[in-house]
Amino acid sequence: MPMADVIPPIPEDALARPKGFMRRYVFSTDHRVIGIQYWLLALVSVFIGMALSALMRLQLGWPGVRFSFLKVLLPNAAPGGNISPDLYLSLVTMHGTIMIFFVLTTAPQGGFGNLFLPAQIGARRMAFPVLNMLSFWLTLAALLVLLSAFFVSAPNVIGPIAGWTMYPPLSALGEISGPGQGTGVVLWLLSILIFCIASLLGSINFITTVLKMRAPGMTPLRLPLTCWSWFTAAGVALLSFPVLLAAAILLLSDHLAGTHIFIPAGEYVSGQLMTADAGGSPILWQHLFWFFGHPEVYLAILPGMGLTSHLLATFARKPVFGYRAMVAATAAIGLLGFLIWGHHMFASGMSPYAATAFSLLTLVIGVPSAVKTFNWLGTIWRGQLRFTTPMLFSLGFVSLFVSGGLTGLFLGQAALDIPLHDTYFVVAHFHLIMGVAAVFALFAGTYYWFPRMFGRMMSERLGRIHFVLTFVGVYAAFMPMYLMGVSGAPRRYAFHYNPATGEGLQYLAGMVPLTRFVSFAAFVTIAAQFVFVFNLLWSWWRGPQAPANPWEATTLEWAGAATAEGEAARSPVVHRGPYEFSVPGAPRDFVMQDEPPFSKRRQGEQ
Ligand code: HEM
Ligand SMILES: [Cu+2]
Repeated sequence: MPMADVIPPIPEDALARPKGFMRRYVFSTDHRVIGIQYWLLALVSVFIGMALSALMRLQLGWPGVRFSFLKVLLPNAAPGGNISPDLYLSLVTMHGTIMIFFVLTTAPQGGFGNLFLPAQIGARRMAFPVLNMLSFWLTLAALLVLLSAFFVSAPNVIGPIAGWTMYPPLSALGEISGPGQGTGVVLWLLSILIFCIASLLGSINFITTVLKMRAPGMTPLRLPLTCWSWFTAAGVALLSFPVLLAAAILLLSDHLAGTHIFIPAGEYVSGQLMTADAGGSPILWQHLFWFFGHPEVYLAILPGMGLTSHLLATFARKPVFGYRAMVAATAAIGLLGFLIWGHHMFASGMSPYAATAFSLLTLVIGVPSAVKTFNWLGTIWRGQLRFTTPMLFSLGFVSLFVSGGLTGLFLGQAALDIPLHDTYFVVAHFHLIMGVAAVFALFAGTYYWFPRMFGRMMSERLGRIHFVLTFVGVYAAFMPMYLMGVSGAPRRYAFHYNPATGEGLQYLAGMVPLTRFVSFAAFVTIAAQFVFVFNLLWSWWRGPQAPANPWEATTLEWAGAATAEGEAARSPVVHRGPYEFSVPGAPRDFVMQDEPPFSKRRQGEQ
């Protein structure tokens, strides 16, 4: 069936850009504007998240030290200029929540997906433009509700202290279980609730767009791997966010409606026996949360995986090695991601039989991940590598994916996870594989697509400096945490050992120099991000004009003019797969997807 039949005809005036500033740039239904809005939201969020992590690293490296700038910065939460254990926990919670939801769930999918999915499949717009606008504004509302917790939580904290996993019973009991656990938790839950709705609307839009809006000739196996991964990630979101949404409503009801869904009987909290609270199950929250939470980590990383395949092929001037295997691995990761949530709960006292099943299934998901890694290496093997900044960040992604991913095999085994659980081993693992690797993909995407987003090139020289500092910085910051973890350093502790007072865990006294080294490395990494921001702003304002297809890429977002009018004027017909590089007999070393077959073209030229 020719795809043209299923594309609803678009009235001409619907494609014309609205005139007013508000309709054009603020409440816009144009997927490119919405994509940039998402991207900016994530950019602001990542800096907030990073600032919080700088405060945590300051405290971990120099526990209890008083800093006068903190008195100014956080007059209510840090009146003495030092970071109290409660404040530390609220920093951890806000950092984790902002990074996971508002950076890694938002930028790769809502940002780049909106910007380039329609263009890559040859569509002129997303399937539901108004819904798209609504998704963005709900996401922004969710962020604002979360950030309001900075200001209205109890004194001495800047938000809830229950961690991004919001485990009950402590998160369900209100202020009695700690500062920030009342209003702070309620705001957190409201924010997540709104975020879930926004993500659901977004995923419906993505799925429909891929299914219904592809240009003629854009068969499933001609889709760029980026599109496969946006599509799969949207499917994962559609099936996982409703579970978190339901769980958040139930926990909210424990707070506001007096239910005890997650509150068990006979709890003794802050010197008080909570006899009235009976019958609930905190483990139920863990199941619901991780049924969402594990797929969520794939949601964050899948677009990065797709982009990595895409960029490695583009900058190695070779087709993706094993395209079909990559599609199958993407789908397998999406599906298997729903079967392994229990590996986050080995320490909850689950049946050893269940633990064995979850361990085995976790090993199984290692297979498609290994297929991907193998195929990335196959793609660059003997390629004519062009070490541009986006390529460097893609290579960095592969490296981080391996350094972080291999230890997933350890953590997936109950026997090893039980001692390693809640140590810095886990912090190292998830920062490398999902935190930093996914952020590397965001950098790669920004450097790569910037010319299409703003019509200008970013500075390659600054890009390389940014890459080297960040790459060295993150390895120096996160690799030592594996060592700390096996030495028994627990996570979510405001400090491990205080050399000034001799307080804390004596067995970690020897780790003090390494802890400070990690903090230094984190500061270098954070400082390096200002090189990126400078490059971004400078290039936006003064960068050299971008040629139409600066990277000599093959996919449709590089065909034609980058403007709304340019896109509206196009109706591409797709003739070939997405990665036709170095095709024997072709006039150039790349063939764009809408170039007609050579034989026909030659006839046409005659
Ligand atoms: C400059 C880079 C970063 C630094 C220095 C950093 C540092 C930290 C620190 C010190 C903790 C607290 C560890 C603990 O006490 O348990 C933490 C927790 C966390 N970080 Fe990061 N982080 C960075 C980037 C990221 C990114 C990009 C993500 C995105 C996934 C992320 C996600 C998290 C999560 C989910 C937690 C756990 C929060 C919790 O335990 O509830 N971080 N980070
Ligand atoms: Cu998991």
